[in-house]
Amino acid sequence: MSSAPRLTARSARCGLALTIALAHDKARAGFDATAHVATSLAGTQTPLAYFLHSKGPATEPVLYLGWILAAICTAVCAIITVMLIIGMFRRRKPEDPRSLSTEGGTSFVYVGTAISTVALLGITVYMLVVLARVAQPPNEPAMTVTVTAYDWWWKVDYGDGPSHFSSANELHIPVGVPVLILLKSADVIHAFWVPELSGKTQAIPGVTNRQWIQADRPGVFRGQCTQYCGLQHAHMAFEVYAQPHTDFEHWIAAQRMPAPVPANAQAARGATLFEKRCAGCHTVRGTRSAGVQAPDLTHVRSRRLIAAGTVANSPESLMQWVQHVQEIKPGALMPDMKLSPAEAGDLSAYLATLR
Ligand code: HEC
Ligand SMILES: [Cu+2]
Repeated sequence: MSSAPRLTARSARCGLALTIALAHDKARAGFDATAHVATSLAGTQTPLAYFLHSKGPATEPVLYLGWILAAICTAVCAIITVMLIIGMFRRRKPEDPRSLSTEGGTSFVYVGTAISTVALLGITVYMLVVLARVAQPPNEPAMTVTVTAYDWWWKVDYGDGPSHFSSANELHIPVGVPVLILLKSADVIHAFWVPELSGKTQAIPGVTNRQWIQADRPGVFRGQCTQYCGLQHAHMAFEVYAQPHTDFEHWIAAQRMPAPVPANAQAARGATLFEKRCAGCHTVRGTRSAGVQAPDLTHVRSRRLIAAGTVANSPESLMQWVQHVQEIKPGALMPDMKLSPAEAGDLSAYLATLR
């Protein structure tokens, strides 16, 4: 979509960390992996944006809770500071015999304890009310999507039976209605979090957790794995696309389609190469490639970002990713694919058809 990358504070930081991590490899390979790292983040994405905005009913009560807790904590700090300053300036003269006395002053302790008790009890009740409000959607979920966390990407499954299809690292939802997410994990414990749309929920192997999500207006919202899950935990992001109903239906219809048969000889050679080199892990629906341990690539070119929000999805970055995975995302469970220039050209022509 947007070809002009917008550098935000957060992406600049990620970029910096990656630059340091990759300095060594870069010197070795003479390849600049950072050039392919996605620098544009969706929407109003600044760190802590979730403390200022909520874009749906699953996060709104939590937003107000955060504000009120922050206000109470600030007030407590302010009151203590003021009392301390008063105490410092109003102390008794050393020659006053009462200055060393430990008598009296207990009324402050009783009053202080009483105020704290009432405040803490009040906050506890308020928190329980907020928890109850975000536990269930206000009305019946309009649809159910299964999200499975993998080291280090997200599989997203829509529909069942003949209408079922898989996608990766992008969750599309219709705007204005609650969507139920069944959360699973294929390997270790991960956690699903879309700061502006949903709370954090763990994805645990062998367990199916539930989280609902609703966006009150169209937009793209960043999500992130928030449970440390290994080397590339920080690069395990995803994007939620909240779309008006008709756009969403169009997207579903397009994604359901199998891949087209390659129209020219070069793309056909690329398809054969793909079946030989990539099909052990990746699926392209409508072909013999049916690997299950990696993202479904049937419509990979329709995604805004690849590699779990890490790499821009341009024809060039895509080929750089395929050949330099371990420099762009060290430790990712895909090997660097060694391709001759002719093979790279064929594969690129084929990947371009996967829209
Ligand atoms: C050993 C298994 C394996 C093989 C073989 C493999 N891949 Fe991958 N691939 C993966 C995994 C795992 C990921 C997810 C990596 C991540 O984001 O952490 C991935 C991610 C990708 C992505 C990004 C998809 C997205 O939406 O984020 C593309 C594109 C891709 N691979 C293309 C290829 C191509 C083309 C080949 C063959 C030349 C290939 N892969 C071979 C395992 C494999
Ligand atoms: Cu994770």
